[in-house]
Amino acid sequence: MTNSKDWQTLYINVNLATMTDGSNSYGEITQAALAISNGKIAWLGKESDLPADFSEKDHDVDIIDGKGRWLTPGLIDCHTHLVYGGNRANEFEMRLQGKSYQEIANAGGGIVSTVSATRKASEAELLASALPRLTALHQQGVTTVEIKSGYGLDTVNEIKMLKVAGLLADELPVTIKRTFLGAHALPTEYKDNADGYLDIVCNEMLPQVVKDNLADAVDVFCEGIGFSLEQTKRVFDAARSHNLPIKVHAEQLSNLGASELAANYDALSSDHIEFLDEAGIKAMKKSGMTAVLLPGAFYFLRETQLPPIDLLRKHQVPMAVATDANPGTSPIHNIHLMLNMACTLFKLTPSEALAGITCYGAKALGLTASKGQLAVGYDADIALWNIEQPAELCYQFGVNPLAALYQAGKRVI
Ligand code: DI6
Ligand code: FE
Repeated sequence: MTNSKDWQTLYINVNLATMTDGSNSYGEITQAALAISNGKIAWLGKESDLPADFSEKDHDVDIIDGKGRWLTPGLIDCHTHLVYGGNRANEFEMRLQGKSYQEIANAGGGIVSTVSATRKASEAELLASALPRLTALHQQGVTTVEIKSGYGLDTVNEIKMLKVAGLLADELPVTIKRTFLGAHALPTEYKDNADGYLDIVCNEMLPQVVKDNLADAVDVFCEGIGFSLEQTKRVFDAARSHNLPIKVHAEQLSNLGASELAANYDALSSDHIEFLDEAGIKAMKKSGMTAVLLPGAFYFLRETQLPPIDLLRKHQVPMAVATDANPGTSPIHNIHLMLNMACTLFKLTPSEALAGITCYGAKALGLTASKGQLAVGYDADIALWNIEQPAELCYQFGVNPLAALYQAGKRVI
């Protein structure tokens, strides 16, 4: 129990969605108070239970009347590719004329076209184009974002992307977690030599990324248009040899069994998973993985295969929700829209959706002990919302209800 004399900020007259238990509950505490000290949550509970000495005159605490509004944890977008060059509006038009995502990828469009644009862009240009995307998320209440590489596909350009992702944290008060996704696609120069490319990924890129401390995790796109199960395993082995946690783009367009493979490596998460089956779900449960749902990509590709939500519920696999912000399949930098889509398209309950961008978003990034919940000792990443009930965050879309945002106890909006 911290001493109330150390409190720097105290919210009174607020309601809390603590999100400490993602299982169909907001963890609500109404008529509550919450105190911040040294960047952490120092106290929370019913306002009537506040320690008697909190309002002593000699306190330097900033007491804020929340006016009956709601506090939630700062939002977490646990899967994005928001650093990239160019855009793919031309492919959007092609798809509307009847071409599929796979056809475009096979004809040299898709990921590799973003690779050319990303290679051409300087660090400064990539930073400048990523900043408005991150700003949009930040202004919606996001305090932690994961950003993947994967549009460089050679050592210099993968490193450039990860550096830019790190530089974004100097521009905005957002915690950035970086994921090395060298195995996102085959660059054209390795068109018929996937194994040769993976030699570079595992033996050149990854050691360099580790040496420069540029990534918190390693990801692979395991798919017919990406890497096979056997190739994915090679990258997982390399990640493991560097003690880096694993994430995987899996079962997005077909079921190759990548989630099950990832479970054998105690991966943090398997992401997309529209085609995931029960065996994969059981394996994920056993190893404590999180399922990351990406309704923006589902929507944008006009996918019809729904992720197996009922089975994930049945086996109590935690479900995170994220934007997948990227130029090809989810050019959508809006976490509120993901809340709405998770409910309307995937039929998550509003509390499941909110858990997906708070406590379970944190879990998908290995941050369960410090972020994504309103709990004593957790980082004081906190959002104040102009809403009367938490479900409004999922129900309404287009008017930003964010009233204040704190990162590590500091007011940033
Ligand atoms: N799956 C996706 O949805 C994105 N990457 C991936 O592995 C798409 C990336 C792109 O099309 O640029
Ligand atoms: Fe993705």
